[in-house]
Amino acid sequence: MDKNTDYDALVIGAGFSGIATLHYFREAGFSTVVVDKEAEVGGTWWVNRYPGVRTDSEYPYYSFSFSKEVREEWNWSERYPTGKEVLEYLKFVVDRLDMRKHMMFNTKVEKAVYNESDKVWEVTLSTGKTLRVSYLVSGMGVLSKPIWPDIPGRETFKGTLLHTAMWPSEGFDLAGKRVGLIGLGSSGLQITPTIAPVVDHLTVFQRTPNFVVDATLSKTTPEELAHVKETYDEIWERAAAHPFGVDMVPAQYSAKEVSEEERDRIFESKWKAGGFHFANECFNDLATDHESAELASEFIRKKIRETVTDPETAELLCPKDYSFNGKRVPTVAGYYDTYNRPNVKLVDVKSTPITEFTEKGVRVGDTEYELDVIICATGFDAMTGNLTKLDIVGRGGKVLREKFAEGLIGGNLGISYNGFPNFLVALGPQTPYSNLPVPIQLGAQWMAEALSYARDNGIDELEATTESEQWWAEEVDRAGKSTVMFEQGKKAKAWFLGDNVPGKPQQFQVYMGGGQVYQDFCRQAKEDNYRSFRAPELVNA
Ligand code: N01
Repeated sequence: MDKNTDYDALVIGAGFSGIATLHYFREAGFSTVVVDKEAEVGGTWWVNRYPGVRTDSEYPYYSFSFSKEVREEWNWSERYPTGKEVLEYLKFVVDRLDMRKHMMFNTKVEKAVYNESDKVWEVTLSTGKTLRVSYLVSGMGVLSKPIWPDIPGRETFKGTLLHTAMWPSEGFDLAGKRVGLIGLGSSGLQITPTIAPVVDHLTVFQRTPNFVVDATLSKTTPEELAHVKETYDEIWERAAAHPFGVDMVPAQYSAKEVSEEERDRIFESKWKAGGFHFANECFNDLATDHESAELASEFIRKKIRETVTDPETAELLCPKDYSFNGKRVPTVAGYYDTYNRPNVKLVDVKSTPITEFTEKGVRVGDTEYELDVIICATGFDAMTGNLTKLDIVGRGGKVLREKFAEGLIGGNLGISYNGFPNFLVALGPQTPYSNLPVPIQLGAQWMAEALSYARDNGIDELEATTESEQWWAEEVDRAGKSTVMFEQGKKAKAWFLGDNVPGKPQQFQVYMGGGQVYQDFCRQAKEDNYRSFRAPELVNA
């Protein structure tokens, strides 16, 4: 066996996951290089630069807790930071902690092959170089393979075609343009109120309406920032213990347990609190009971009808085919108000779909809409797309995408796959449905501890056992099916079931059992000396 490695670990991606992994690996004494195809750190926040992009979690738990220096010195300016500010934050973290020297930019990982005899990963880069490393980590993110709409003729359009997840780095001036928007998930919903006042005319092509919770945007104050800094450890602890990774106290009551009047009062107060407070703090069963989810749906439909002055538009905006939580909850400030503007038109493309792109715009039935710019906010091949687009070649020449085609997309705990030794995934398929910085940081810490254990105990290879993969697949399925997300998600064609990508097998792409339950499983694996990550012949060690 010829180890002869360039680094202990290579991490693909310099977003939240790559940065957290580098931090914990460096702390554990592993020489690590982070490789990113883009020109800067940021990952999702680097590529998703569309107007209006911002977090939908509040800043205290949309950040890392691991560095006291960063916590003390960085000051967020808004409750829900803009994408630009998140990017500045990540640059600050990297510079403050002197991480750039471990990073390579403008460099794509082309292929990674496991050399079984030497027990190393040989990673081919776009620079032509091949690096040999003991550990390969994917930090490629969960929503990083954008998809275009399944509509013919895209190349015939003579105007400007944009995708929210591939926004030009130099920006794009939409002032005075006739703009068409396709896609109303979180991306399309955020862009709508931001660009409407700027463009000449905005045509929104809606296939499935969404339940949009109002976000209450505000600036931070020095007093509030000081308080957050003082109490940061408690904030982080509460977020880590919350099923959705947010600093919120889980609600105690079912929506069906209280009187109609009381229910409305609670819905109203959490609607005013804004953002995920509505989804998480009203009642304890909006994600698990269909009737309760429908009560929340009806409250939001009432809000839509009260806000949107044109009754026909209001009815079109009300989701009627599925209930709240059937899609990932979007939180946006002033979305419904936008439809009261004279320069905004909603077009229903559910009853009459967009049939083609034309030279001048798009055709919907017999009508051609002439547009200068078309923005596609049509989402991602979520969770697995980033991993299947790359040749990750494990034992016996098996490629990871072949394994995914067999159905075991989550391996063990979404971290490791049988047949792919020493390949670990940060925020892999079937990890928690959550505010992401929390599982990202906890996951990076877990990986560093697991690899330290292997190093200290002479274990050459960490690799999910086949039994653990089967167990995890069953647990993911069980947990998902005990929520409303399964039935409602199917109706809504949610990405978390893979239903937004034609031909993708329907399967939970995320773990719906809650972040704290997931962390307990990870803790158990550690207490059990990572046995479920050690191939059978090594378990006796
Ligand atoms: O993508 P999506 P997204 N004709 O898949 C429509 C995260 N995120 O980028 O529902 C017409 O949700 C499709 O219609 P339908 C967050 O986790 C977070 O918006 O399939 N429409 C749908 O409306 C989020 O959940 C933030 O009928 C077509 C849209 O495209 C995830 O990313 C911000 C169509 C796709 O929505 C994905 O969000 C942004 C067609 N032919 C994103 N094809 C934060 O706030 C597709 N659509 C932090």
